[in-house]
Amino acid sequence: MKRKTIAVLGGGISGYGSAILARKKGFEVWLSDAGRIAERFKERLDAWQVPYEEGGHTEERILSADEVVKSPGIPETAPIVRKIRERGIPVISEIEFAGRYIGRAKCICITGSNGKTTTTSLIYKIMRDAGMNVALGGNIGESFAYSVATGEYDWYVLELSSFQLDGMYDFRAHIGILTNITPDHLDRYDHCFQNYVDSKMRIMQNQTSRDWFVFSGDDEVIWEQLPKHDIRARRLPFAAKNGVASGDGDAFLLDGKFTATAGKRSVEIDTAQMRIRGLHNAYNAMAAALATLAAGVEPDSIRQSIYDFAPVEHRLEPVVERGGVLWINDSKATNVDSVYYALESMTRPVVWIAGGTDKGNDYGPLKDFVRAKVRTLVCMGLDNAKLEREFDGIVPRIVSTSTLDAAMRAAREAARAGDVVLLSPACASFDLFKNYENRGELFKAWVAENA
Ligand code: UMA
Ligand code: ADP
Repeated sequence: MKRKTIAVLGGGISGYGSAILARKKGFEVWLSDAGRIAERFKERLDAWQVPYEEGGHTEERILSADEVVKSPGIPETAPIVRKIRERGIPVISEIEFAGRYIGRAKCICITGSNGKTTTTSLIYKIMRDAGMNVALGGNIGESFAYSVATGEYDWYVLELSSFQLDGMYDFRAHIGILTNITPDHLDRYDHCFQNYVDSKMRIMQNQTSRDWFVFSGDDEVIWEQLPKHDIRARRLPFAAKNGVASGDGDAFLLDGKFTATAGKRSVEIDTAQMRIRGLHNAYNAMAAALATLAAGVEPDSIRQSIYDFAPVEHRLEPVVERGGVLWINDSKATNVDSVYYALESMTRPVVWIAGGTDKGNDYGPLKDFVRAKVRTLVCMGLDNAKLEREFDGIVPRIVSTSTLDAAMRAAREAARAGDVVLLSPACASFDLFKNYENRGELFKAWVAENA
């Protein structure tokens, strides 16, 4: 019998992991990348004897595959994807593919517009600290497929982007978490918010009554969606504003404390004892506590791990306090909602560095916080006109800059003892930087030398 053939599109982190897993599972596999494949990925493909091409997609070969595993960064509008669809060849995501080979292991899957990496990392830490045999993957670190190909785990903690969810059909999240839904990535969704929302809601498709669905009870968009879906999983809402109660368990934040309950087990957390700050991190901690209770971790162990957990790099990361000025790197704040929570959590006057590549931002939700807390706005980007216009008359002083160095000098000059200098851009970084990590690293390097 002819072996099933799999074509893998894209030779990045997702693609080489999928190809290696396909090889291990005995498929006829071939990987195709329109651009260049990194040397370190080629070495791994060679080691596993996976054939590949780079610098273009050979159509006939891809169109003769039985199934295509598409990397998440490749849009539906790519010509090769359109042709695959026209032929009716199934296109799946790496997560769908890898999920077929996990045996009896279970998956905790985290999605949402913001808070995915923080919540995923926190859950992973709680489970590791508790001695569980757990892998971390998805939209963070190593790919899920590579972990499945190279290790044996009882649990997978997976951060899932909407791009990964789009190619998921039969995959089942034993514990699914939806942190929130606010506009992002609309360029990939025909500029239609509902399309993006539908993608996020796929997190709980295929869940059964033995599974758990953890979600924000304060998120209006999620509330509106719930009645439209047949949710079979046990519900675990968390909230700080709306009254939520579920017979299966829940968490509610009151006066800085919450009790998370899943089934018969509970854990109490005092957010003042956490190293991650702000309302958004209280939400993330509630989600993580609910999910790990559901996974069977002991409450005392959950509490200790939550208290120990430090901010992930580039997410409201305190860099240094010098001359009474605290410098905070929140370079990962690439949309308005993440900046909303950054400003919400500020307790000192703020010199705010923002700007970059605008993604069609609506700055309206930020204005009250900016009026109340921001002393100076330093715009850092190639085109600052929109930011200047939006915050004119709202913040006492606006400085326009087009390099990191100029922005940092302006911030240093504006800050007085007792202030915070907050890099929380609300924009993508591609006008001046390689990516958000590069922006955050340069920020920290400047602070170390010059602050
Ligand atoms: N490519 C083609 N054909 C095309 C277009 C691109 O072959 O038509 C090739 C490129 O030349 C490149 C490869 O595809 O070599 C890149 O694929 P990719 O963009 O999917 O990137 P990967 O390295 O495989 O990483 C992806 C995720 N990236 C994106 O979704 C953009 C990683 O998330 C994820 O960790 C990884 O798979 C493993 O699952 C990163 C990300 O930026 C962290 N995610 C976005 C975000 O968080 O906002 C969604
Ligand atoms: P993601 O992986 O979804 O991008 P991160 O944990 O990396 O989420 O955080 C991205 C940005 O959003 C950071 O600026 C962070 O401070 C902020 N953030 C983290 N959690 C939340 C949340 N629950 N709601 C809103 N913003 C958040």
